[in-house]
Amino acid sequence: MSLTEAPQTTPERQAYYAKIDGQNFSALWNVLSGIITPAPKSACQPYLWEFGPARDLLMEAGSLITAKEAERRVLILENPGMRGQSRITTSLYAGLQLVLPGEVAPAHRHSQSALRFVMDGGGACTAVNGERTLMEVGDFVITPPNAWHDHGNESDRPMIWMDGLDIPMLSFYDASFAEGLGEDVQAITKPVGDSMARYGANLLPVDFERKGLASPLFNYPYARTREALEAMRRRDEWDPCHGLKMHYINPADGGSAMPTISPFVQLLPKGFATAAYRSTDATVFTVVEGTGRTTIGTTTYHWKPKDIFVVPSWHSVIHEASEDAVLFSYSDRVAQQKLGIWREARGTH
Ligand code: GTQ
Repeated sequence: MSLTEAPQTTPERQAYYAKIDGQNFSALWNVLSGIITPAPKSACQPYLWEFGPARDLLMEAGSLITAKEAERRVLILENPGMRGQSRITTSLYAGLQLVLPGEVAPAHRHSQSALRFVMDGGGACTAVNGERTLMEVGDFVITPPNAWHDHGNESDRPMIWMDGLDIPMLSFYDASFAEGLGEDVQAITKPVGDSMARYGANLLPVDFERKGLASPLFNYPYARTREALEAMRRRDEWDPCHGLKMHYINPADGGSAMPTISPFVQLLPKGFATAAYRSTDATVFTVVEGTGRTTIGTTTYHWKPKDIFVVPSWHSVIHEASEDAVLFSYSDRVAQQKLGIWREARGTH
């Protein structure tokens, strides 16, 4: 059996293929090398979106349609290798959402999980499961699957965040459910800060029972994350491939904060260059602080705060920081790990 090439064709074989085609069959030997490849072959391409032009386009959308009419006023980041498919990697979606002062994005829920990573503005709110949280730049916020959520902006500045969802994954499994609440905002039943107090202080209520697989914490404020990174850097122990890289966890089980998406944050000190690394989880990065460049395969992308770039599966990646830099990223690593298919390789191969 050869995994690299299809057998020669003959007139008899051609006639046979036409015959089986009419009965909804096809011959594996003609497609085998294309469907079981020796290494990942992805339509996903590396790409970098600069924040400045993206912000201008979003503000233009702001004068064309309200958040309410749009339901969600979002520009989808379309991977150039998979245009029209509303995806940034094969399994993940990314968008940039704008909520202007005084606007609401009405309450709805869906089986897709969402993360928000706050890019610009400050003081807008999202409500999840009866609790509101204020969002500031760098905060990482979760909307668990099937949780009612609505967004509002009572600040005096436009608010822009990045949405990361598992939309392509749910469509792959044909498992999408969604409904609107029929109200702009959901009933608020909990005080601001409730979930942080209960689950974000290395404490859990004594009879805590998990509901679903997502973290019961839904805002991971950047101020805390940054402080943790700063304290850890004093040990001066840098991972050659990642600098100092942490993942956001669910305090109830120590696993990923989200069941289908792995969110990460990493610090790269000024002058640090990572060793080549690749993994099967295509990854979306955004720059929180600093400038630098990332080489994906043979192409180098220069970045600055708020830019977004994507590294496809099994592409070699090298980061170089010109200043102290903080990168937020997310991938489907946790999903692949649960299925036993995740793989990584360190160094050049
Ligand atoms: O904020 O609920 O970018 O439902 C795509 C789908 C955002 C949201 C998106 C959504 C949302």
